[in-house]
Amino acid sequence: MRELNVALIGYNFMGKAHSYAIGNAAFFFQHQVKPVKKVIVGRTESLLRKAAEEFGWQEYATDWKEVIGRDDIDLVCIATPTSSHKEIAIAAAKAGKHILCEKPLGMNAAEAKEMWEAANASGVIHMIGHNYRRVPAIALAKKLIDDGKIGDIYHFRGVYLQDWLSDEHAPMSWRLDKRIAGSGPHGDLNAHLIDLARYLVGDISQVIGMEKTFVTKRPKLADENQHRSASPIQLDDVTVDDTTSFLAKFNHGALGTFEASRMASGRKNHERIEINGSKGTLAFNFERMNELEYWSKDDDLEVQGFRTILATEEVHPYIHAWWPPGHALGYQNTFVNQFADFIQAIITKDQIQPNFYDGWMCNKVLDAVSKSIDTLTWEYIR
Ligand code: SOE
Repeated sequence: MRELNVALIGYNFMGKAHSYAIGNAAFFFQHQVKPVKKVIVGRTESLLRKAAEEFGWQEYATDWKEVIGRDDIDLVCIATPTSSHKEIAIAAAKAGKHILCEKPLGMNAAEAKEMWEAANASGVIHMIGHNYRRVPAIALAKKLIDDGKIGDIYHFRGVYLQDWLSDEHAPMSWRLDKRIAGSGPHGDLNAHLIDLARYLVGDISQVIGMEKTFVTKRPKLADENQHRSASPIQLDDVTVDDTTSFLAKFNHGALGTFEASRMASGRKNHERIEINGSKGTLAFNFERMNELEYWSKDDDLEVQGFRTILATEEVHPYIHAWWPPGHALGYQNTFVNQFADFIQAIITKDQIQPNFYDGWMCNKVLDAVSKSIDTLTWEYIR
C-alpha cells in the first residue's frame, strides 16, 4: 500500500486530536494509501519529545521550515496558534505539500486570502479543520436540508458556549493574547458556527455584533503547564473578547443569531444550532453529538412532535466505517472522519470542503463583525 508521510506542526490539544486521526483513519476507512506519522514539529524540545512518544510519531523536529522542505513529506497538518498559520501554510503550498490547517485560517481576511491564493496556485489539496462538519448528525442535517425536508430556511440560531474562563483566577494563555490568537471565542468558536451556517444555510451578507471582556487581567504562570495553584508571577492584560454575539442576514433571506462565550458557567462544549424552515426544524447540540432533533410539518398532527434521530445507523453519513447501530461516536472520531475525507481528496485529486476558500470566507465574516462593533452599524460582507 502506498504510504503518505505526514508532518504535524503543533503538539497540544489539537496536535493530539490530529495525531489520533492520522493514526486511525486507515484503520476505519478503506483507502489505497496509508498515512504515516512521520515527524511532529514544535518549539520546546522536552515537551515535543514526550508528545512524539505518546502520540506515536517516528521523529520529532524543532525547525518547521526544514521539515516542509523535505522530499519525503507529502502533507502538512498545521495545529499551531493562529498567528503562525499564514507563514507555515504558504511555505507548505510553495513546497507542493497538501495542507490541513486549523481554524481560523488567518488572523484576518487579508491573511486568509493570501493563504487561499498560495494554496490554489500550487494545486495542492487544502482543507481547514472545521471538524464539526464531520459529525454524522451534522452531515445528516445537511442531507435533510438538501433533500428539502425542512423547506425554505427562515432562521439559523447558533450558540457555542464554554466556561473555562468563568473563574476569574483562570490563568493567562496564548488564547487570550490578541497578537497570537487574533481574537477570543469570536475566532475560536464563532468561526465554527459561521462555518456550519455557511455549510447548512449559505453565505452571509450582513452582520452586526457586540463583544465584552469581563475579566481584563489574569494571572500569568511561569509556563502554561504550571499548575494553577502555583503563585502567579504577575497579572497580564487579556487582549481578546470573553464573549462575542452577532446578528446576521443570509444572502437568500434567512436571519441568523450567533453567540460565542467562554464565560457560560456550566457549559463545557455546548455548541448548539437550530435551523427553522417552512416545513420543519433541525436542532443539534454537540454535547449529545450522536443525536439530531427533527420536527416535520409532514407528520400527522396526531403524532407531530420533535423526534430524536440517533445518527448511528449504517445509512447515516460516516457510520458504515464505524460500529453497529447505537455504538456511539465521540469528539476524536470527528477528526478521523475529517482526515479520512482529506486523504480521499488527495487520492482522487478533487478539491475538498471546507477548504482555504471557505476559511477566507469565514475570516471575512469574523472581520465584518469586529468592524460592526467599532462602527455600531450593520457591515456588509464584501
Ligand atoms: C477551544 O476551547 C476549543 O478547543 C477550540 O479551539 C476548538 O476548535 C473547539 O472545537 C473546542 O474548543
